[in-house]
Amino acid sequence: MKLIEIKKELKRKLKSAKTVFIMAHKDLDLDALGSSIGLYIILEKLNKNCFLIINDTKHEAGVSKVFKELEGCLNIIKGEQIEENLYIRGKKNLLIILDTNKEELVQASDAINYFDKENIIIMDHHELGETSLEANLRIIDNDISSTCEMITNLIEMYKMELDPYYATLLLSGIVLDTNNFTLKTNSETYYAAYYLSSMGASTKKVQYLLKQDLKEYIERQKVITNVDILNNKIAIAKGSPYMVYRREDIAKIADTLLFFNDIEASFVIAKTTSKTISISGRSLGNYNISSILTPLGGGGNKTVGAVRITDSTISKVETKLKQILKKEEE
Ligand SMILES: [Mn+2]
Repeated sequence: MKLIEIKKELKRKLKSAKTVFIMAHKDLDLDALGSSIGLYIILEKLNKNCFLIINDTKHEAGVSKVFKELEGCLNIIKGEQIEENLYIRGKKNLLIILDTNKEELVQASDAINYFDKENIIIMDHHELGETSLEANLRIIDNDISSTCEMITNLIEMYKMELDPYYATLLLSGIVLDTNNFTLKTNSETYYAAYYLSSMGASTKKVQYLLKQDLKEYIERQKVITNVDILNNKIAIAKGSPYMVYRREDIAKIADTLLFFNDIEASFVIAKTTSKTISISGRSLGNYNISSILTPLGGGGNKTVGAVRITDSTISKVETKLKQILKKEEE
């Protein structure tokens, strides 16, 4: 359901809450963090007690910069500290899950046990799947660019003023998830960006937050150079078997491969833990990524998908993928 369709219910739910816990996905990125902080600011203005639940111990560069700059400004707790911070009357507690809807991906999956389904809200732009969490309101919009765009819409709904710093954070989430307005971008996305910049969001500061690590960039380029092209249309790139990559990075590589002439679909196969091989798949729409990756145990939608496979090797996974693609071409 889209935000606009249930704004009344959402507003009512927020109004009746006293304490709100905000939790995004593991390995925070600037969309997860930007939307969490944006929502936190809205809730503070609505006079709620707010807590951000963060169990991550390591952060990517942009996220670390934000935490440093906001030191002391936010109530940040670990999952195990939820209990001591619950409002006395259980019904007045709310858990809002952002930028994911899957149980295994949230910062603290045991956090969910402290809340009735009635008091959980999910706001996300990813597809629902088998492990999607139950919630009173599931505001899931696959057409929106990012969770930060959703939160921007919420700010507009409340007609709230936002400090330029927070507007910048929300803009950085949009820029990240659209890969600089090249993916999942429509007029609504530009409108949200316009809205944020009218509140003082700084593109220069966004660039600073999104600055990449040169070494990581070089590692990504190496993966791109290890690419096979099937039928002139499908790019399959592989990571080094000796390296463990971040899931976001292999997703970015798959995105990048679609920028090249004639490429209709892209797949990146790489280790994401010492025991897991992941595939990240992308298509421009002529290939259905979900139906290609589902036989391997993964999922997604037509244009985006992923799968994680344990106890295998990159070459075995590659062979299986190529068999599926061959059938697809028949
Ligand atoms: Mn996102």
